[in-house]
Formats: sequence, structure tokens, C-alpha cells
Amino acid sequence: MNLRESLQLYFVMGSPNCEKHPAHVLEEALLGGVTMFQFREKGMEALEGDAKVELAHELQHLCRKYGVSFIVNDDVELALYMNADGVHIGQEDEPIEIVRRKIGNRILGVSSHDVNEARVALESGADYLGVGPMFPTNTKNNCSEVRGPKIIQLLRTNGIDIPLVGIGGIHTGNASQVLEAGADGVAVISEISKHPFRTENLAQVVQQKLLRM
Ligand code: TZP
Ligand code: ICP
Ligand code: MG
Repeated sequence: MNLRESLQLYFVMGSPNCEKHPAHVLEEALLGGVTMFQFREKGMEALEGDAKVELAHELQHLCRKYGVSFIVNDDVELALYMNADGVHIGQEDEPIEIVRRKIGNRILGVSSHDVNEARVALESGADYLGVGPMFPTNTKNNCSEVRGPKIIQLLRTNGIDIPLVGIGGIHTGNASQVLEAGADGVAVISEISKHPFRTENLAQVVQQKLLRM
């Protein structure tokens, strides 16, 4: 699978997002057809120190078992220490060029909210973009304003053709709007972390939509 294909159904999660053990949630999600995983251990009651590293290893092991890339959110040092497949950073994190230098040819994802941020990200060495929030979401506090799928269309018409996913409030009922707008896939937290047994439905919606486009 190339990167664009790997982004089709991108599951982002950490222990605060789960109602059952994160390893159990992730394995159900992998069985349901998740194509990429991001470990995002953030927010209230997020694990730190050894407990964070231990959970990360457990989840990485599962990703390897299913042949799915394991990406670490924000924590570049953890990603290097674990030999993760990549890193995802936001606009408030370390500068993109510096992270690129640190991680070599591992996958680098960058959150972008408009055409300018997207251009800077791709010129600075991003491999893919996470664009959002697509729809209202309660999962991320201090989330920036809802952009809607039209921001993806705007990026595409402005020549931004690198792999990208929409994120924020995406579920089985609205995922196809994000793909129609030109995304290569959808990134989701709660739709899978709260209902991992329903992953297959979402995977089917995404695959059907992409096949017909
Ligand atoms: N970045 C933009 S929106 C968001 C992140 C991490 C949260 C997405 O969570 P959910 O539950 O899929 O809306
Ligand atoms: N996009 C993706 C893919 N992951 C994130 N953590 C984010 C935006 C904020
Ligand atoms: Mg960040």
C-alpha cells in the first residue's frame, strides 16, 4: 500500500478516548479495516512516562501484526525511540523542517487549516496533511473553527495535491462528503474509539465511495 491508500481509514487514538482497554479497541479496529493508526496520548488523564511508552509499544505491536503503519502524535523523541513509522505534528509543535531532519524518511503528517498552512507544510517536507475540523467535534478541546469539506476542495483547486485526510466529527453518515471534496481518506477518533465493533461499516462506506470516484 502506498501512503495515499494507507490514509483511507486513519484511526487516531489514545487511552483517554477509549471506554475499554486501548489495545482491545485497536485490535477490533484493525480487524474492521483500519489502514493507518496514530497514537495520540493527550488530554485529561493521558498517560505519561513509562506507562505511556508501555502502551505505545503494545499498540505498535498490534499494528505490526496487521501490517498497518504506526504514527506517533507530537512526541518526536518517542517516535524515534520506538522506531515508529512516522510522526504527526500540529502548527504549535516543533517546526516542520526540524522534525523532518530528526525523523529522516519516516512518514511526516502535519495539521493544516488553510491554503497557506498547507503550502508551507508541503514545502517544508510534509508527506501528508490532516485537515480540519470538518464537522463539529467534542473530542479535541480548543479546536479551531469548523472548516467543512469545502476547505479540502479549496486546497485541491489551489494545486495542493499531496495526500491528505479530513478530520473532526467524521462518522459513517458524513465520511463520503469528505472524500467527495477530494480527500484521500478520513481520520477519526471517537467514531471508532467509542464503537470499535462498528469499524467495518465505516470501512465499507469509505471503500465503496473511493471505488465509485
Ligand atoms: N484534530 C482536529 S479535530 C480532532 C483533532 C485531533 C479531533 C477528532 O476527533 P473526532 O472524535 O473524530 O471528532
Ligand atoms: N490530522 C490528523 C491526521 N491527526 C491529528 N492529530 C490532527 C489532524 C490534529
Ligand atoms: Mg500537536
